Amino acid sequence: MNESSFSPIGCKSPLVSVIGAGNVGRTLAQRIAEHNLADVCLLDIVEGLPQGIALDLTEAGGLELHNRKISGTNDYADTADSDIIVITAGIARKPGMSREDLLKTNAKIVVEAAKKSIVHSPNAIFIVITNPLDVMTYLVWKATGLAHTRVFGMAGVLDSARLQAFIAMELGVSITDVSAMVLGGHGDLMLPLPRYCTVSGVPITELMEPATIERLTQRTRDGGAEIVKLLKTGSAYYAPASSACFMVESVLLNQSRLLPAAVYLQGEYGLNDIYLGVPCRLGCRGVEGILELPLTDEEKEALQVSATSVRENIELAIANIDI
Ligand code: TXD
Repeated sequence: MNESSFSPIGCKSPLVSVIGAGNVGRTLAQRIAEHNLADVCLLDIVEGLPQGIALDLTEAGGLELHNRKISGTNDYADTADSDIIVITAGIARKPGMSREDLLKTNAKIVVEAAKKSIVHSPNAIFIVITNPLDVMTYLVWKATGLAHTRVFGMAGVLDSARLQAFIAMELGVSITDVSAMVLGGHGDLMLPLPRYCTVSGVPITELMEPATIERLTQRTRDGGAEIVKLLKTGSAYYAPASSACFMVESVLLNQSRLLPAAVYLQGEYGLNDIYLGVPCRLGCRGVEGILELPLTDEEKEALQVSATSVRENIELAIANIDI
């Protein structure tokens, strides 16, 4: 057989570029390939790291039975024509570092990643993962100049998945029968909504005492910290990567799934010019619509408090970097 027998037939596989080949980035790359969703380009600032991870994942391909190409690079040119760019690059808080220091450092990293990515993939959809999530998503939107429907952040899917797991563990039911909904900013002020959590359609308010629900929602708010404490170094990455993959799938397969994501608000929930976690539909064009759930006065107030904290951090970040 000569070489021309293998000449390309001109089809382009979907491509997802993941910026940051750390724990979340590399696990997401693995999930995307193993779910057979797209080719993946992993990019990191550390030389050799994304190349090594990509090679290792490629070598597993024959065993995991997928044909996805996984590449690693330090050069944004290699991310060209991505359908989706996922930004996980950043640093975690180090001892002695304030949240504000982290905010400034990660703001610089994500703005640079967004600006360099958009040059090579002007039609991409951006999914942001780096913390503090809602603020970073706002900065990526500003830095890319894209329509806000094409930029959104992952947090609500993860927070809801955690609550889903806790409800299943408490009731001894299958996790796949549980559906949970958490709104608000990704942080201590997130807003779990027990009234909208169900087990096979039955609201959990019919299945548990209020004190039990309060315990589970508090555990959800502390979900990230609980894992950090156990791991001692680093933070959660399996469930975060699964959550991001879920969103990638909804976009690539145009599933229009209804899920909570950090999206740009223009009057919804009484909020303007801010990214915050609310339920939306995700399809091939990005955010297809936002669902405004009826909230109690108490829930509305909690969402406002969460938004105020996000807004303060957006202002702080914008004052400190050149977008
Ligand atoms: O729900 C959510 N949104 C989150 C967010 C859930 C889990 C993790 N969350 C945040 O994602 C976390 O607080 C971090 O801000 C990011 C990434 O978490 P991860 O656990 O993957 O962090 P790592 O393992 O430290 O990886 C970060 C990688 C690392 O390989 C760095 O070398 C790289 O980012 N990095 C960069 N890559 C490209 N360009 C630049 N400038 C850069 N700086 C660091």
